Amino acid sequence: MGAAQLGPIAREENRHTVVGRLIALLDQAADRGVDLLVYPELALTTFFPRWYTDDIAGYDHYYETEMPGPETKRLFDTARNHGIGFALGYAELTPDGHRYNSTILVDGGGNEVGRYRKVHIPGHEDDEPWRPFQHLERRYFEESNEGFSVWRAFGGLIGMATCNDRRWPETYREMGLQGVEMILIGYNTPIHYAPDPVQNPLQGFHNHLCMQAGAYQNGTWVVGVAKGGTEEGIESLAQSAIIAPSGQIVAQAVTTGDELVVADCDLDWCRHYKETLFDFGRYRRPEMYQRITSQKGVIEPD
Ligand code: CDT
Repeated sequence: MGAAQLGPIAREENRHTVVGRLIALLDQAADRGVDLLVYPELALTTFFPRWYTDDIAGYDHYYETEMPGPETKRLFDTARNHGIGFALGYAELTPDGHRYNSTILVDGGGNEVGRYRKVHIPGHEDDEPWRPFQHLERRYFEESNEGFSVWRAFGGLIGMATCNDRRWPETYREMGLQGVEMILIGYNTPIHYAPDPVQNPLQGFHNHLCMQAGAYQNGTWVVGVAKGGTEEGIESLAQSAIIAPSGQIVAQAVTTGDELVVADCDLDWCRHYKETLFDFGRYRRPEMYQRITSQKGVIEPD
């Protein structure tokens, strides 16, 4: 299993150059015997939600209208030649005009296994000039209503989530209840969190905290893959990690740039947790958790 961390992608960097970087990591992965390689969220472009525009259509060049498309076909072909599957995050513009923050999962034969469209869309819809930079994901992407699926692939049960999704325990549990054995998560996380900068020094801690908890509490591998480093003047968290069902980090990136992180991931190891402490069928009490799906915000007692 490989995590293909990316460093920054400049605003003017074209798809051809970016796909070349993705292929360089794929070639390294082939040398290391990787069978599944995970790229970050929005792995083909700069993180464009940091800029406001009145005219979203003027940003259409950041979105993919087909997958594979003319530029990404090269990646699909190289992966198939290596017999490596991959997960790739990208901005999706559908034929009927919907915009999603999506990830495609492709098997080692070049066949699409599934697509995931981000459920939890963070940030804001309108320009907020008080911020040093914007986080306009809610302007550029719709919330998907498709939920969290799990697919039979790569000899196990594979799920996907994207960046902010990893902070929500419901994300992991939705997939845990489908028996997930490995969750693939790409992220772009600016170190500076404008609404509450006291969280800035804790970004690395929170990143691992939520993914390690999600792994352990659901007895699943979690692979978290960053686009890190300083992109267009904004520093983003790296620290990509492969996390075991025990919650332990078994491999972690040491740079903030393009870097391949590899680990042997035995999916059977999930059983240690799924069949003991977290034997859901035996111990869960869903009738005690009614608020989780019936209520959105907090209702305090009188
Ligand atoms: N891409 C993404 O979801 N990033 C968010 C940033 C914090 S919300 C402004 C994250 O949860 O990492």
